[in-house]
Amino acid sequence: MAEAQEAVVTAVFGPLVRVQLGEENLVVPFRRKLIWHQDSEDRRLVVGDRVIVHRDKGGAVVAEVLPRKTTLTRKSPGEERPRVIAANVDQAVVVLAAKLPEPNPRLLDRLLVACHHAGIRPIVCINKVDQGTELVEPWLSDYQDAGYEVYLTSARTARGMGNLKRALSGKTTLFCGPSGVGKSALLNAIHPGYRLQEGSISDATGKGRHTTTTAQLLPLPGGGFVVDTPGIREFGLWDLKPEKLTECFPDIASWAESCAFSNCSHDREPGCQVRRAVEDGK
Ligand SMILES: Nc1nc2c(ncn2[C@@H]2O[C@H](COP(=O)(O)OP(=O)(O)OP(=O)(O)O)[C@@H](O)[C@H]2O)c(=O)[nH]1
Ligand SMILES: [Mg+2]
Ligand SMILES: [Zn+2]
Repeated sequence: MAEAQEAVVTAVFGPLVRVQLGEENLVVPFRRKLIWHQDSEDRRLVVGDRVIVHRDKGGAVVAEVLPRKTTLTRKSPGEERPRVIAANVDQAVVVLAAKLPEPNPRLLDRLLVACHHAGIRPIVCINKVDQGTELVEPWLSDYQDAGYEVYLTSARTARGMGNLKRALSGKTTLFCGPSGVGKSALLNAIHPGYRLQEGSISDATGKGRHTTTTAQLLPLPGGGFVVDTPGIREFGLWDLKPEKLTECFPDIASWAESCAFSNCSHDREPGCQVRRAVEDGK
Protein backbone atom coordinates (compact mmCIF):
# COMPACT_ATOMS: atom_id res chain seq x y z
CA MET A 1 0.00 0.00 0.00
CA ALA A 2 1.34 3.41 -0.96
CA GLU A 3 1.26 6.10 1.67
CA ALA A 4 0.17 9.60 0.57
CA GLN A 5 1.90 12.55 2.22
CA GLU A 6 1.81 16.28 1.61
CA ALA A 7 5.09 17.97 0.72
CA VAL A 8 6.35 21.26 -0.70
CA VAL A 9 8.52 21.54 -3.81
CA THR A 10 11.84 23.24 -2.95
CA ALA A 11 13.66 22.89 -6.29
CA VAL A 12 13.00 21.56 -9.79
CA PHE A 13 15.70 19.82 -11.83
CA GLY A 14 14.17 18.70 -15.14
CA PRO A 15 12.44 15.38 -14.49
CA LEU A 16 13.17 15.43 -10.77
CA VAL A 17 12.01 17.69 -7.97
CA ARG A 18 13.33 18.21 -4.50
CA VAL A 19 10.59 18.20 -1.88
CA GLN A 20 10.48 18.89 1.80
CA LEU A 21 8.31 16.32 3.50
CA GLY A 22 8.12 16.98 7.20
CA GLU A 23 11.75 17.19 8.28
CA GLU A 24 12.98 15.19 5.32
CA ASN A 25 14.38 16.40 1.99
CA LEU A 26 13.85 14.01 -0.90
CA VAL A 27 14.71 14.17 -4.59
CA VAL A 28 11.92 12.37 -6.41
CA PRO A 29 10.43 11.99 -9.89
CA PHE A 30 6.89 13.05 -10.74
CA ARG A 31 4.20 11.12 -12.52
CA ARG A 32 3.80 11.84 -16.18
CA LYS A 33 0.07 12.17 -15.57
CA LEU A 34 0.06 14.41 -12.54
CA ILE A 35 -3.33 15.14 -11.03
CA TRP A 36 -3.85 18.92 -10.89
CA HIS A 37 -6.46 19.96 -8.36
CA GLN A 38 -6.88 23.31 -10.05
CA ASP A 39 -6.79 24.56 -13.60
CA SER A 40 -3.38 26.07 -14.16
CA GLU A 41 -2.12 28.26 -16.97
CA ASP A 42 1.28 26.57 -16.77
CA ARG A 43 1.29 22.89 -15.90
CA ARG A 44 4.86 22.60 -14.79
CA LEU A 45 5.85 22.03 -11.20
CA VAL A 46 7.51 25.06 -9.62
CA VAL A 47 9.05 25.85 -6.25
CA GLY A 48 6.40 26.44 -3.63
CA ASP A 49 3.96 23.93 -5.13
CA ARG A 50 2.17 21.85 -2.52
CA VAL A 51 2.09 18.28 -3.71
CA ILE A 52 1.01 14.82 -2.65
CA VAL A 53 3.84 12.29 -2.65
CA HIS A 54 3.00 8.61 -2.89
CA ARG A 55 5.47 6.45 -1.07
CA ASP A 56 5.92 2.73 -0.83
CA LYS A 57 8.80 0.26 -0.55
CA GLY A 58 9.74 0.89 -4.18
CA GLY A 59 10.31 4.62 -3.60
CA ALA A 60 8.49 7.91 -3.74
CA VAL A 61 6.80 9.83 -6.56
CA VAL A 62 4.91 13.12 -6.84
CA ALA A 63 1.36 12.22 -7.86
CA GLU A 64 -0.84 15.27 -7.26
CA VAL A 65 -0.56 19.06 -7.19
CA LEU A 66 -2.73 21.01 -4.75
CA PRO A 67 -4.38 24.32 -5.75
CA ARG A 68 -2.01 27.27 -5.96
CA LYS A 69 -2.94 30.19 -3.68
CA THR A 70 -0.82 32.59 -5.72
CA THR A 71 1.31 32.34 -8.84
CA LEU A 72 3.97 34.79 -9.88
CA THR A 73 4.27 34.65 -13.63
CA ARG A 74 6.49 36.22 -16.23
CA LYS A 75 6.82 36.22 -19.96
CA SER A 76 10.23 36.37 -21.54
CA PRO A 77 10.77 37.80 -24.99
CA GLY A 78 10.86 34.87 -27.39
CA GLU A 79 8.72 32.67 -25.17
CA GLU A 80 5.25 32.13 -26.43
CA ARG A 81 3.50 31.49 -23.16
CA PRO A 82 3.90 32.97 -19.73
CA ARG A 83 5.79 30.88 -17.23
CA VAL A 84 5.06 30.51 -13.54
CA ILE A 85 8.15 31.31 -11.45
CA ALA A 86 6.86 30.21 -8.06
CA ALA A 87 3.62 29.17 -6.37
CA ASN A 88 2.08 30.00 -2.99
CA VAL A 89 4.31 32.98 -2.31
CA ASP A 90 2.92 35.56 0.18
CA GLN A 91 5.24 38.43 -0.58
CA ALA A 92 8.10 39.39 -2.87
CA VAL A 93 11.19 41.44 -2.09
CA VAL A 94 12.13 43.29 -5.26
CA VAL A 95 15.86 43.93 -4.96
CA LEU A 96 17.83 46.60 -6.81
CA ALA A 97 21.41 47.67 -6.13
CA ALA A 98 21.99 51.26 -5.02
CA LYS A 99 24.70 51.80 -7.64
CA LEU A 100 25.96 48.71 -9.46
CA PRO A 101 24.30 47.19 -11.43
CA GLU A 102 22.66 50.54 -12.14
CA PRO A 103 19.16 50.69 -10.61
CA ASN A 104 16.31 51.00 -13.10
CA PRO A 105 13.05 52.31 -11.60
CA ARG A 106 11.04 51.30 -14.69
CA LEU A 107 12.02 47.67 -14.13
CA LEU A 108 11.07 48.12 -10.48
CA ASP A 109 7.65 49.38 -11.61
CA ARG A 110 7.09 46.36 -13.84
CA LEU A 111 7.98 43.97 -11.04
CA LEU A 112 5.71 45.81 -8.60
CA VAL A 113 2.84 45.71 -11.10
CA ALA A 114 3.39 41.97 -11.55
CA CYS A 115 3.18 41.49 -7.77
CA HIS A 116 -0.04 43.51 -7.45
CA HIS A 117 -1.52 41.62 -10.39
CA ALA A 118 -0.63 38.30 -8.73
CA GLY A 119 -1.98 39.31 -5.33
CA ILE A 120 1.49 39.12 -3.77
CA ARG A 121 2.57 41.85 -1.35
CA PRO A 122 5.55 43.71 -2.81
CA ILE A 123 8.45 44.99 -0.72
CA VAL A 124 11.22 47.19 -2.13
CA CYS A 125 14.84 46.56 -1.13
CA ILE A 126 17.76 48.74 -2.18
CA ASN A 127 20.88 46.70 -1.42
CA LYS A 128 24.56 47.68 -1.47
CA VAL A 129 23.87 51.04 0.18
CA ASP A 130 27.53 50.88 1.31
CA GLN A 131 28.31 51.95 -2.28
CA GLY A 132 26.33 55.20 -1.93
CA THR A 133 22.67 56.07 -2.50
CA GLU A 134 22.98 59.08 -4.87
CA LEU A 135 21.40 57.24 -7.80
CA VAL A 136 18.23 56.18 -5.97
CA GLU A 137 17.68 59.33 -3.89
CA PRO A 138 15.91 61.27 -6.68
CA TRP A 139 13.05 58.74 -6.87
CA LEU A 140 13.06 56.37 -3.90
CA SER A 141 10.83 58.52 -1.67
CA ASP A 142 8.11 58.38 -4.37
CA TYR A 143 7.78 54.67 -3.58
CA GLN A 144 7.63 55.30 0.16
CA ASP A 145 5.01 58.00 -0.39
CA ALA A 146 3.00 55.55 -2.49
CA GLY A 147 2.87 53.27 0.54
CA TYR A 148 5.55 50.70 -0.29
CA GLU A 149 7.67 49.26 2.47
CA VAL A 150 11.25 50.16 1.49
CA TYR A 151 14.37 48.62 3.02
CA LEU A 152 17.86 50.01 2.57
CA THR A 153 20.35 47.21 3.14
CA SER A 154 23.93 46.15 2.81
CA ALA A 155 24.62 42.44 2.83
CA ARG A 156 28.26 43.47 3.24
CA THR A 157 28.02 45.74 6.32
CA ALA A 158 24.78 44.16 7.65
CA ARG A 159 23.04 47.56 7.63
CA GLY A 160 19.26 47.17 7.58
CA MET A 161 19.44 43.37 7.77
CA GLY A 162 17.61 43.10 11.10
CA ASN A 163 14.57 44.96 9.76
CA LEU A 164 14.49 42.97 6.54
CA LYS A 165 14.77 39.72 8.47
CA ARG A 166 11.81 40.66 10.65
CA ALA A 167 9.68 41.34 7.57
CA LEU A 168 10.20 37.73 6.44
CA SER A 169 9.30 35.90 9.62
CA GLY A 170 6.61 33.27 9.18
CA LYS A 171 5.95 34.18 5.51
CA THR A 172 6.96 32.73 2.17
CA THR A 173 8.96 35.48 0.50
CA LEU A 174 10.38 35.48 -3.01
CA PHE A 175 13.53 37.50 -3.74
CA CYS A 176 13.65 38.81 -7.28
CA GLY A 177 15.53 41.41 -9.30
CA PRO A 178 18.34 41.72 -11.83
CA SER A 179 21.49 39.61 -11.68
CA GLY A 180 24.22 40.91 -9.39
CA VAL A 181 22.08 43.01 -7.05
CA GLY A 182 22.85 40.67 -4.14
CA LYS A 183 19.73 38.49 -3.74
CA SER A 184 21.79 35.45 -2.76
CA ALA A 185 24.14 37.59 -0.65
CA LEU A 186 21.17 38.99 1.30
CA LEU A 187 19.87 35.49 1.95
CA ASN A 188 23.32 34.32 3.06
CA ALA A 189 23.45 37.31 5.42
CA ILE A 190 20.05 36.33 6.82
CA HIS A 191 21.10 32.73 7.29
CA PRO A 192 24.74 31.79 6.58
CA GLY A 193 23.72 28.13 6.61
CA TYR A 194 22.18 28.55 3.13
CA ARG A 195 25.66 28.81 1.59
CA LEU A 196 24.26 30.18 -1.66
CA GLN A 197 26.73 30.88 -4.39
CA GLU A 198 27.45 34.58 -4.99
CA GLY A 199 28.78 36.01 -8.24
CA SER A 200 30.64 39.12 -9.21
CA ILE A 201 29.86 42.12 -11.38
CA SER A 202 31.41 42.27 -14.82
CA ASP A 203 33.81 45.22 -15.20
CA ALA A 204 32.98 45.38 -18.90
CA THR A 205 29.18 45.63 -18.64
CA GLY A 206 28.55 46.58 -15.01
CA LYS A 207 26.06 43.71 -14.85
CA GLY A 208 25.82 40.49 -12.87
CA ARG A 209 26.89 37.12 -14.25
CA HIS A 210 23.71 35.12 -13.67
CA THR A 211 25.19 33.09 -10.86
CA THR A 212 21.95 31.61 -9.48
CA THR A 213 20.48 29.41 -12.21
CA THR A 214 17.43 27.77 -10.61
CA ALA A 215 14.88 28.95 -8.09
CA GLN A 216 15.15 27.39 -4.64
CA LEU A 217 12.77 27.44 -1.70
CA LEU A 218 14.65 27.54 1.60
CA PRO A 219 13.22 27.13 5.09
CA LEU A 220 13.79 30.09 7.41
CA PRO A 221 15.01 29.28 10.89
CA GLY A 222 12.11 30.25 13.13
CA GLY A 223 9.42 29.67 10.50
CA GLY A 224 8.60 30.68 6.95
CA PHE A 225 10.43 30.23 3.68
CA VAL A 226 12.45 32.33 1.29
CA VAL A 227 12.87 31.79 -2.44
CA ASP A 228 16.14 32.67 -4.16
CA THR A 229 15.63 33.19 -7.90
CA PRO A 230 17.92 33.67 -10.90
CA GLY A 231 18.43 37.30 -11.97
CA ILE A 232 15.97 38.55 -14.52
CA ARG A 233 17.20 40.07 -17.77
CA GLU A 234 13.93 41.57 -18.87
CA PHE A 235 10.52 41.43 -17.38
CA GLY A 236 7.52 41.52 -19.67
CA LEU A 237 3.94 41.96 -18.52
CA TRP A 238 1.07 40.38 -20.41
CA ASP A 239 -2.62 39.79 -20.13
CA LEU A 240 -3.08 42.95 -18.12
CA LYS A 241 -6.16 44.92 -19.08
CA PRO A 242 -5.65 48.71 -19.17
CA GLU A 243 -8.42 49.24 -16.60
CA LYS A 244 -6.65 46.78 -14.27
CA LEU A 245 -3.38 48.64 -14.53
CA THR A 246 -4.52 51.55 -12.37
CA GLU A 247 -5.05 49.18 -9.44
CA CYS A 248 -1.43 48.05 -9.73
CA PHE A 249 -0.15 51.56 -8.90
CA PRO A 250 -1.39 52.29 -5.36
CA ASP A 251 -0.63 56.03 -5.58
CA ILE A 252 -2.58 56.45 -8.83
CA ALA A 253 -5.34 54.14 -7.61
CA SER A 254 -6.10 56.43 -4.68
CA TRP A 255 -6.67 59.41 -7.03
CA ALA A 256 -8.58 57.28 -9.52
CA GLU A 257 -11.23 56.45 -6.93
CA SER A 258 -12.54 60.02 -7.24
CA CYS A 259 -12.62 60.20 -11.05
CA ALA A 260 -16.03 61.19 -12.45
CA PHE A 261 -16.28 57.95 -14.45
CA SER A 262 -15.65 54.64 -12.77
CA ASN A 263 -14.12 53.30 -16.00
CA CYS A 264 -11.99 56.43 -16.51
CA SER A 265 -8.85 55.74 -18.53
CA HIS A 266 -7.27 58.95 -17.15
CA ASP A 267 -6.76 60.14 -20.70
CA ARG A 268 -9.32 62.69 -21.83
CA GLU A 269 -12.39 62.08 -19.70
CA PRO A 270 -13.82 65.11 -17.91
CA GLY A 271 -13.54 65.07 -14.12
CA CYS A 272 -10.40 62.92 -14.10
CA GLN A 273 -8.71 63.27 -10.72
CA VAL A 274 -5.54 61.48 -11.82
CA ARG A 275 -4.84 64.09 -14.52
CA ARG A 276 -5.76 66.78 -12.08
CA ALA A 277 -3.27 65.47 -9.49
CA VAL A 278 -0.57 65.49 -12.18
CA GLU A 279 -1.46 69.05 -13.22
CA ASP A 280 -1.37 70.17 -9.58
CA GLY A 281 2.11 68.67 -9.23
CA LYS A 282 0.98 66.16 -6.63
N1 LIG B 1 29.39 46.25 -1.79
C1 LIG B 1 28.45 45.34 -1.68
N2 LIG B 1 28.49 44.24 -2.48
C2 LIG B 1 27.51 43.32 -2.36
C3 LIG B 1 26.44 43.48 -1.44
N3 LIG B 1 25.60 42.44 -1.57
C4 LIG B 1 26.13 41.66 -2.53
N4 LIG B 1 27.29 42.17 -3.00
C5 LIG B 1 28.15 41.60 -4.05
O1 LIG B 1 27.46 41.63 -5.28
C6 LIG B 1 27.83 40.51 -6.08
C7 LIG B 1 26.58 39.79 -6.57
O2 LIG B 1 25.91 39.22 -5.46
P1 LIG B 1 24.92 37.97 -5.65
O3 LIG B 1 24.36 37.67 -4.31
O4 LIG B 1 25.56 36.86 -6.39
O5 LIG B 1 23.81 38.63 -6.60
P2 LIG B 1 22.44 37.94 -7.12
O6 LIG B 1 21.42 39.01 -7.11
O7 LIG B 1 22.15 36.72 -6.35
O8 LIG B 1 22.81 37.59 -8.63
P3 LIG B 1 22.26 36.37 -9.57
O9 LIG B 1 22.30 35.11 -8.81
O10 LIG B 1 23.20 36.39 -10.74
O11 LIG B 1 20.86 36.77 -9.97
C8 LIG B 1 28.72 39.65 -5.20
O12 LIG B 1 30.07 39.92 -5.54
C9 LIG B 1 28.43 40.13 -3.80
O13 LIG B 1 29.51 39.97 -2.91
C10 LIG B 1 26.43 44.66 -0.61
O14 LIG B 1 25.54 44.91 0.21
N5 LIG B 1 27.45 45.55 -0.79
MG1 LIG C 1 21.97 34.73 -6.86
ZN1 LIG D 1 -9.35 59.41 -14.34
